[in-house]
Amino acid sequence: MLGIAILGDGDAGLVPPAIPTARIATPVLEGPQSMCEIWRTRGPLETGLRGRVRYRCSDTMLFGALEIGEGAVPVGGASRLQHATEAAYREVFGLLDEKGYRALFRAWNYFPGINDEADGSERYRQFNAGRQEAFRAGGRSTTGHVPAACALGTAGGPFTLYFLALREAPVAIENPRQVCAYHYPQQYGPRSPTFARASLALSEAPPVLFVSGTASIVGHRTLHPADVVAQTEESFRNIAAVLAEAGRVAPDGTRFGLRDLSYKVYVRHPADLGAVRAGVREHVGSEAPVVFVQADVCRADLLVEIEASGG
Ligand code: 3EB
Repeated sequence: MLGIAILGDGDAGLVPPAIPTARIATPVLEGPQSMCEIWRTRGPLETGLRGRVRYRCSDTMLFGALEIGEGAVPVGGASRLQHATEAAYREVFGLLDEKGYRALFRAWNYFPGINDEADGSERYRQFNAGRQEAFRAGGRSTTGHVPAACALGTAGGPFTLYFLALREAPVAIENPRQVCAYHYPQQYGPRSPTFARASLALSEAPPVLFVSGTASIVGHRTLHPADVVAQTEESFRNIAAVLAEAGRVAPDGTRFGLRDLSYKVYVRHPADLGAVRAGVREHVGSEAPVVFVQADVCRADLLVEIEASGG
């Protein structure tokens, strides 16, 4: 076991203390109040702590988790969230450089009030500024070779980041239906988001694919505002396009099908669960693992966001 993310009310239950654990206050919308996302790989595994990052790694892959309270960072010209985000990523990159897992593969970002205005700007934009600054400071590309990611608003808690990193760089995959997020126009904020639509590790056997949080965005615009059914449909058109791209990149006929992946679905309004679930099951079938949680999506007009992984 590499690491765990506990979604929902955070009751850790029987989590072994050696395993890095992220607690994410995204209420679970059906089933138990608390769910564990468990990341596994082949051993032997080594555990450690560097600064605030708890990590566990195999020969090829490292899982890490950290939280940074916004009160614990200095307030300068920039916002506290921007500082917390930048501090978190600087610690992560320091660890990855030191341990030799240079390639950030997948990053999950969570913090409360993502759509709130504070210190003169929207908190998602402050997060983007801090993230991009840390990538630059760490000597990393902010376009092209960037990880798969998501960024969601929680019901509370500190800024929390958990991630997977690799010794051998994965392949970044974009969606021909969407503008690359790192090239979004300025209307979405002065500093672009730093993520790819998907990331594919061909160094693992079988290859591992992460599809980033995917929403109802075509080009750079939100489609179907106020229509959660149409947003769910559009999100699957985007995921299908990303999977087709992944299939083109993968060697020797590896193909990724909607029904073969595991999903986490972020629903802004709990009352939309039934409509979203029906749309999701139409595309992924009855067998694919799907967890539905409540979270705020990074644009106020987005009602649903869907992430996937497989391999
Ligand atoms: C989007 O496509 C929707 O900032 O890391 C999706 C995945 C979104 C990742 C991020 C944001 C992020 O722009 C939002």
